[in-house]
Amino acid sequence: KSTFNWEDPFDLESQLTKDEILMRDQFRTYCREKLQPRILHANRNEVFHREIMRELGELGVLGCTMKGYGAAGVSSVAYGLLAKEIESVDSAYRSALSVQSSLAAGAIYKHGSEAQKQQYLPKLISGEMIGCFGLTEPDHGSDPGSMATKATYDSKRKIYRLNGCKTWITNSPIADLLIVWAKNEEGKVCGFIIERKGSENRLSTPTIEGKFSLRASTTGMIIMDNVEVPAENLLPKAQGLKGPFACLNNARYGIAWGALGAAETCLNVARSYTMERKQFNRPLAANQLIQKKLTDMMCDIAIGLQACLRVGRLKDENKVSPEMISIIKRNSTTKALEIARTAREMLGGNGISDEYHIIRHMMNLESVVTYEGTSDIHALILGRAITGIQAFSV
Ligand code: TGC
Ligand code: FAD
Repeated sequence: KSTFNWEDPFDLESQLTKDEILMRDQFRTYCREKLQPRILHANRNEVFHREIMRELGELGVLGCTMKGYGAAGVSSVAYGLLAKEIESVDSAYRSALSVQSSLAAGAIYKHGSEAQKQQYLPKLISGEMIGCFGLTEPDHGSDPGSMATKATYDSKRKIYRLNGCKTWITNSPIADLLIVWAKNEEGKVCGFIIERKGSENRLSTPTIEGKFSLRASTTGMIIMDNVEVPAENLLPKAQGLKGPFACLNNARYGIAWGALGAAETCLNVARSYTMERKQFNRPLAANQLIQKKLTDMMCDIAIGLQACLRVGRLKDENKVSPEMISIIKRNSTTKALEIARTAREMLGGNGISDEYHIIRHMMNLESVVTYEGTSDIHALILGRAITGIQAFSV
């Protein structure tokens, strides 16, 4: 008879390669020994420790699925496992990993010229440079196709002038390199690499203060007033809205794994707490209501992880569709948020203290269900696939 392990109900471990397990285990040690001790202070004080990017670079975690340019060249499943480890500490750290890897370096890797790749990828992959990805605008979030940021070409000087405003941009206040999406004179969405150095007097990136979610992540705006970008900084292979979306596919995939890491932490804390805490002369975990909650959490995490693993394997075989990624991004983030809310409740008053970590995960996950396409937007993407009718607009 096979044994049952509640911590790995479907024996995910046996479906991983030795290299995937090795990389995950090494990274787990870093997350637990180096990130976990920093997070309470970082979250309370809204601090992102910049040196974390260097540390991630040294560990070979940034842009880890890329081939060449100093990248580790690992499988998509390995990337997912790393996202899960880091988000089991805090979603803010996974955000840093996602944006740097899938969105900033990812845009150059996917849409850049060879010269752009040689120039920027090694620096992004090592963490020497910090990148960000500006798609969302104050008036255009779920509908980036209506963006108002404009790029005007000056053929004499061979430069583009960028005008407009991006908001809610992870790491924009500290980024050295900004990927910005803008419409050209024909109304086509194009991608640009802006280097902060040299653009300072026409570019500002104010921090958004007072977030009650992802407090250990720096979030800001990108305000462009005739920012001059050399023509060679246009991403030549990005044509239209599918340019940014191609990058988002990878980031959404990583989030799907990551959110379940946060959920797993909440389950573990709730289990330990209810096993130890006694009310009415017996452990809370001896009550049917508590056991059902733990069961729901375990099942949702286990089923969610199997779906992530399946999509990861298909991704490496080039057989993945954006809709598959919408399924797992939506499923993992909504289930993780529900798990965090339930776990919070199971700790009673202690549940609202950050010493127990759950409230921090719960607040973070409010952002995670929202960014990279809200859960309802992913529902509409899937609804369109089921019916053939788009329901975003009239
Ligand atoms: P639609 O007509 O559906 O598509 C326009 C063109 O894009 C193509 N496309 C995709 N290509 C690759 N992958 C995908 N996932 C794609 N989705 C669409 C599509 O084939 C079409 O190509 P073509 O050749 O026909 O022109 O576009 P729409 O304007 O109707 O948009 C629909 C909708 C709602 C699905 C889309 O706009 C959407 O996904 N909205 C959500 C916005 C979003 O996800 N924003 C993310 C901002 S970045 C961020 O949040 C980072 S947080 C990072 C962190 O801290 O971790
Ligand atoms: P809206 O689009 O205004 O949506 C508001 C509500 O209306 C949502 O519930 C939505 O589901 C719903 N809604 C919208 N349209 C429809 C419809 N047609 N039918 C039914 N319901 C609808 N963006 C970047 O470009 N880069 C980043 O690095 C980045 N980082 C972020 C970090 C954080 C912490 C946060 C919170 C956001 C970040 N974002 C980033 C922005 C994020 O992608 C957007 O917040 C998200 O896409 C939603 O857009 P919005 O906030 O404008 O909401």
